[in-house]
Amino acid sequence: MASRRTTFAIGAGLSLLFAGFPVVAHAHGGAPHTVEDHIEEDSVAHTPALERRLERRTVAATAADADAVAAAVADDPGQVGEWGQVLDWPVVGVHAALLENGKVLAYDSIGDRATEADPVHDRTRATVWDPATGTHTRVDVNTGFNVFCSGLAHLMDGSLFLAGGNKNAQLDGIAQTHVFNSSTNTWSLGPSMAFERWYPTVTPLRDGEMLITEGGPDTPEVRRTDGSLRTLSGASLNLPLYPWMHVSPDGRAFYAGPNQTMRSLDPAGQGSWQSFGPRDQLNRGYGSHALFDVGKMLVAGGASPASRDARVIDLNGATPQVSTTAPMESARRQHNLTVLADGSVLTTGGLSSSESLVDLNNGVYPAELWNPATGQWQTLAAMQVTRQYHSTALLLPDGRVLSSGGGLCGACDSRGYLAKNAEVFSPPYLFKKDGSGGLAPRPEITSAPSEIPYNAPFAVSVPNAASIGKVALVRLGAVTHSVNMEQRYIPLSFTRGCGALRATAPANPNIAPPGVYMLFVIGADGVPSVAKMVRVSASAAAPPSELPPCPPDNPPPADTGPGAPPAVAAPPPDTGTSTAPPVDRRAPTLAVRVARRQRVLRARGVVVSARCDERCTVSAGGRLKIGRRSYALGRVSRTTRPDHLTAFKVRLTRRATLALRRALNRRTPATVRIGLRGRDAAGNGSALVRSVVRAVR
Ligand SMILES: [Cu+2]
Repeated sequence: MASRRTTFAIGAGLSLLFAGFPVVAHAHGGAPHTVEDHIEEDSVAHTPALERRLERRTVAATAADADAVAAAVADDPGQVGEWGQVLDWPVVGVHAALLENGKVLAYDSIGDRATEADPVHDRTRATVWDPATGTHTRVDVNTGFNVFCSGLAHLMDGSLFLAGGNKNAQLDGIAQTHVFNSSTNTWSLGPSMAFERWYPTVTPLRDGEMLITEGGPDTPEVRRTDGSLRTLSGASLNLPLYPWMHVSPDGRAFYAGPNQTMRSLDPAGQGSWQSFGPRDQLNRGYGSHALFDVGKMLVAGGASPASRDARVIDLNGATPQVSTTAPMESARRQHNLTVLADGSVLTTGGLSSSESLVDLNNGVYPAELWNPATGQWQTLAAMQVTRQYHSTALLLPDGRVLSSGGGLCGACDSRGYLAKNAEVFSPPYLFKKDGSGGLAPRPEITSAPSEIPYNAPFAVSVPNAASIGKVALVRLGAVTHSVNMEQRYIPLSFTRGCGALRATAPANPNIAPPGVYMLFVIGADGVPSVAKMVRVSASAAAPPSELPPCPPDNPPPADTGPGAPPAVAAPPPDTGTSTAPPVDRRAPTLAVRVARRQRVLRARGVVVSARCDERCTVSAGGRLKIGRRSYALGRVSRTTRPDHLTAFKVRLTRRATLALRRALNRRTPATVRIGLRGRDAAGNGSALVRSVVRAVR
């Protein structure tokens, strides 16, 4: 660490500050077991100026790695997906939850003042981010409490329930519970728990009650549906912080990790545990897990040193059965597993060394995708900002994945790590498979019931119903510390009609605890729809399930079996009698002209002209490379007329300008790599056109 500090030349203020806050190295390998273990990990000491320096330091220290990895991965989004640009956020995405309205609630802590220096923890920074518009609405917690390091999960009505938080500079827990109402963007206090908790897990149960485990004394508590709390005095058991708990097909709450022994908790009465054998030999502290099918969980990574190992736990029998599956390409801890709209599982971020929380030299940038049918991982496109301790990932209703946060801890500060920003990943399933990079046409749900009871059929209006290969529910996610407390994927059996499907709701609340789910239909080609929100409730009225009659010349397609995977492509929908306009599937052609040597500093950017053979939105971006260092340039995008040469300027940022001036003064070679892509109105993308420009005086 000493040698790292000497290279840490961002500013004298920073080193002075670190000198004032001794940093304790954390040697514990697995999951932190006690609050004491964790105090150092979450101490925060930032001024706004320091925060900006930290963020710049994070980007500077990792840009070369991120670039190299990006260059090594193929760039066809149809194969590897595509990351969006880095978005500055008003909070660090330490905790993130998808709301019923499709927006995301994220919250971190008290703000930029030092936690250990501030005796008052009477608020929490929080924001609601709208993926559709990119806008933020501040929704800071104003109940008088800091909910940093709380547990979080959705109640049956779609509001978000929080247990615990951060009380003081000593990082004690709080007994308070909170509810966030997403229709009014308001917080309210619920009844207090019997115990103060910090790092508890909240688990929605089969009857709408909420189980609260760990983060304080070992006695679990349950929030009843009326908001009051009961204590499971018969079920006191020491577990790691943020235990991995989910309702399994037998109705009990299954404990999957992070340590080795698998268990089940029956929350009835005073509560009781049953222990099973070990899941595997790893203590997977800061590993991650995801329920990707009914009673089936993927567990991957974690442990120290970070592991590549992955396992599947099957909970559909009398005792849990564990099987091996392919290991991840990269060892990871502090990563996040996210189940996607098609039931595959994405892993993002993390670090690959034996460091506990943050290691800027060993960030893992490429995403990887696990295919449940083959048990294999595929390496995907690389993120730009390393996402380690206190980072989160969340499936969005449009099938993309939000990846946010990282930072806000003692070790983060000492290594110069802060990621107060987010990136959104578009998985390969959203793109055409023809190499064009264009967006694939998506199936569409034009209507679905807002509420469904268990085990009942319901109709879903889907034009081109014949092309649908899969129908599924995905529970709204709620994630912090690599633990998504709710995500679960539930394939539904269905039959195809004309312009509609008849799906069958989950059989019982063990399979789908009551609450709000995203309903996706997935084409036989693997492309998911945008989700419709559906509430699953034992008391819901039976929804319409009759399908509209088929036209006489268009008989209904053959039914699929229950939850049949889209292994075989369905015949293309018959559009012969359709009056719909023809779909534009042609990729535009983009031609680029650029001078290979340019006075980049004088022009404050690289000038390039592009011509698209149809009306296109052309986006351009670039990176300035000086030796091993690399600086992002501003992105620019413009709509061009067909066959019309349009000039763009990819601008230097202030930081890149300073670096380039120094390089030119020292006669150090500096190049700018630029990339342009055009997209037509139908979403078809041109090939990516890349050029290298030498910066000259
Ligand atoms: Cu933490």
